[in-house]
Amino acid sequence: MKIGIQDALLPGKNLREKFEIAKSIGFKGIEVWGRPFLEDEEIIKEYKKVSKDTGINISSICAGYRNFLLEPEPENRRKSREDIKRLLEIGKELGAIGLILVPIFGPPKITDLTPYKNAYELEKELLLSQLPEIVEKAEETECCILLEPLNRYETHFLNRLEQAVEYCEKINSKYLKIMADFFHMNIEEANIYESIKKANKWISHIHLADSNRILPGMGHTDFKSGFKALKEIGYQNYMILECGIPEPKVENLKKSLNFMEDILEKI
Ligand code: LER
Ligand code: MN
Repeated sequence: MKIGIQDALLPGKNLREKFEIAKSIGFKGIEVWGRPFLEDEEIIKEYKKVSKDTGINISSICAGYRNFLLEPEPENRRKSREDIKRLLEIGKELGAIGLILVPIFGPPKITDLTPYKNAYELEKELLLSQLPEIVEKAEETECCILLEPLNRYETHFLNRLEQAVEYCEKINSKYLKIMADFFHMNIEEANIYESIKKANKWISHIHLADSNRILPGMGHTDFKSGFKALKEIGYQNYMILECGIPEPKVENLKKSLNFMEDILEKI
């Protein structure tokens, strides 16, 4: 398992300094936010160069597309799909394993058509109807779509791993996977160990944060059982920090990395 961090969280005056700091702490990958790459293609070259020079891989792209796949307006959904497909191409160029996809934040936006179908039923079908188009691009670019379940305060739609697995099983592609975020799992999963074991081969990416969404080791999440489950399913991909970092940042990042590496060594 390779532990990394999102670039926006890193201290450092510029991109190169951020990557160098990440390397000096011992991180193995950096996750980037997608939007800037859509707005300025030059950024792709800059990230590629800094990644090559420092030897730190770009692990993944975290969202950044316009709108959401479950918006009511067809044109907004189309723009979302276009951006997702472009980000998959950019992901391939950057060497990222995938693009994180949240189908919708907040409550449903489409009309509830009860008694024909309620909003959730319609959303499920709407997502399934759009996945083949973007999964085709994921297969072509060999850059995965990573469905991310979020806690109930951020979305009503995908909250638990098993809900995301449903789409993976239906589409059944090597390039439609899920990502498990310890912060959200700590709120929504009855048992993180069991949920990871059940989602098994579909898990291709991880976000790390403790119960209070600061660095692992600074809250009360049981990382031991979660990491044990990941080890047992043979997980070898990235685990990326997505959390607050109290000052002094570099010192606390080192402490947290030691805390996680220590667990990984002992399980
Ligand atoms: C939002 O809470 C989150 O976990 C992000 O990874 C969503 O893209
Ligand atoms: Mn996350």
